Amino acid sequence: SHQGARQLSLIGAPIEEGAGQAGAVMGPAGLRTAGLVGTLRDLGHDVADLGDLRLPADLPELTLAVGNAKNLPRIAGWSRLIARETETALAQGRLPIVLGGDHSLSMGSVTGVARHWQDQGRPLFVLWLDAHADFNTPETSPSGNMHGMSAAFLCGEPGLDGLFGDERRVLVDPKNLHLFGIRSVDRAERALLRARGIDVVDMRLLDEFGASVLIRRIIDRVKAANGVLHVSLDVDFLDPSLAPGVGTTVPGGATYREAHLVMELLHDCGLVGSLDVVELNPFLDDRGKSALLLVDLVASLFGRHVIDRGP
Ligand code: HAR
Ligand code: MN
Ligand code: MN
Ligand code: MN
Repeated sequence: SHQGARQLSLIGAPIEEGAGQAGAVMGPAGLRTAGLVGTLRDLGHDVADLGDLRLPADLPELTLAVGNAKNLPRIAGWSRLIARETETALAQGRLPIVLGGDHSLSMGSVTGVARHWQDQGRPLFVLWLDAHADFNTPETSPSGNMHGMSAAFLCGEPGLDGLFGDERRVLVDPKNLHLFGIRSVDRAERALLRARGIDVVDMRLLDEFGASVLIRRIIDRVKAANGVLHVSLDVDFLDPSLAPGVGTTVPGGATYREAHLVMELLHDCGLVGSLDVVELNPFLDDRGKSALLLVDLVASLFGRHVIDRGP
């Protein structure tokens, strides 16, 4: 099946303050160097590259009651900025693609997307393609790195409540969050996932049942609810042999074909309304290999296919 040409907005979010090591700041540049814009245009889409966002000089002053969240004021500044951008793109009828930058950017991108769909009266679902659950809070996090907290924050877990200040915050229903490709979860994080009943498709399930069945199950839920799907693609979803350009590699990730099949099925369902591409660290990459693979995966998500099978 075919979705037509889309109006896409590329939003560069060169943020690395949420990660434990430097280099993700170069992610948006790496994706552009790998040909993202031209690839999407060749597929027939109208692509507006909005360039990279810049963090304003005066940041919100925030401190935490309990736990650790490194670089909190900067992440709060980024989150507010990014949320405005994704909400604005959707209001203009454009599909936002946020180029990271570390995964803390999703606190902003998904919040903006959630505002928009709440106003439209459509339920939002989130597909989190990742080695990690990113379901820590400042209290449970072993590292204090905020890229490991974004999914929990979006579901309303406590600890980062002041992140948006007076700005509108719309939560993701924990029932509508689907973690996929997971193989690294911290002890307290695991307990929290279980307590909240989060759907976790870990690598063991993927091995046993295959990507097709497990992705269709999620798509069917979105379709049945007349919902819309946000896809958050963390580079470490992929096996590190394919995508070494990330600070937190975990062995045993998605294969080349599994990852493409996920993207192809998501394209065909026509329900994807926004995308994050996060955690690319070009400083750690091997001759652009990870960036080039990400561009190919985004191409599959936006309609590249081998054979034209008709409408
Ligand atoms: N769970 C670990 C932590 O909280 C590692 C999280 C790493 N997260 C990412 N994004 N790289 O998925 O510190
Ligand atoms: Mn992540
Ligand atoms: Mn709105
Ligand atoms: Mn990860």
